[in-house]
This record gives sequence, C-alpha cells and structure tokens, in this order.
Amino acid sequence: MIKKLIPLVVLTLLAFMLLTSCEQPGATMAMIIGSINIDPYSESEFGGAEFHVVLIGSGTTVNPFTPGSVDAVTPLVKLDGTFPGTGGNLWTTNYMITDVPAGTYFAFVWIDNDGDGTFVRANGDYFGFYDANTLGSGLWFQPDTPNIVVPDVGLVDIDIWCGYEPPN
Ligand SMILES: [Ca+2]
Repeated sequence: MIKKLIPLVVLTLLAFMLLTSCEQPGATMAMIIGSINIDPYSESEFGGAEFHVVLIGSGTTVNPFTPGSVDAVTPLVKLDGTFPGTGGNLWTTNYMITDVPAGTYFAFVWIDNDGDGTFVRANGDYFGFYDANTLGSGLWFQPDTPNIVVPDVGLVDIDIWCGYEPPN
C-alpha cells in the first residue's frame, strides 16, 4: 500500500512546486530605472524643473527640431517628474517607471527649462534620445530602430543624457 502511495506523493509534490514557482499573470511587470543627466557645461539650474520621459514605439517619430512635434506625440508610456531642490547645480536625477508593458521602445527625455509646460527647443528646453552612442550630437536625433527592449518581467537600466554639449 505504501509503495503505491509514493508515486502519488511525488506527483503531488511536483505539481505543488510547479504551481508555486510560476508567476501569476499580471502580478508582476517590468520596470525601467535610470538617470537623467545634463551636460556639465550647462549654465542652467534644473532644481525644481520638470522633466518628461517619453517612450514611443516603432512607427512614431519625435523631431525636436520641428516646432510642436514633441507636444503632439502620443507616448506609449510617459513619466512626468521634477528635479529635486529649488535651484543650484543639479545636473542629474534618478527616475523609475513601473508597470511598463513588454516591447521595444525609443526613449526621449525633455526638460522644461523655461517652465512653460511645452517643449520649445529655442527657449532652452533640454532634450535627448536614449542611445548607446552619446558622442557628438547623436543624442539629439531619434535612432533608426527602437533600442530599448523591455521583457515581460525584470529591470531595464536606461541612463539618458540631455543637453547641447554631450559628454565625450
Ligand atoms: Ca518649455
């Protein structure tokens, strides 16, 4: 009798282990964390300034050089935040976006340097695309293909530079 029960017990234990090791659908999603950095040659002070992290997908274009383009885009994911403090030489801050759906994205960040709620490059609003290449003016232009891959579950670290003088 006991010999007959052993396979049943083993099977029950295996089923229990399988059930408890699986994530429940929708219970956990991916998260993007990272930093927003401004070139160190900037003369602006960003404490208290609002920043915006905009995630868009393939087929959507943001052109910071075309007036109205940034404000017209409908992001797949957006985070609005504020640089800490009220002034001073604050060149960086951290950010976090939770519950990001799996997919591939471009990331565009802009900083409302003049505080008018809209993006106008000519008014000194800083901006940058996430790109592996931060040399030259590459961060001003949308990459050819989405360069951020967000899995179903996990952390993605995306550090973004903004400014007129990208770091070398
Ligand atoms: Ca502005």
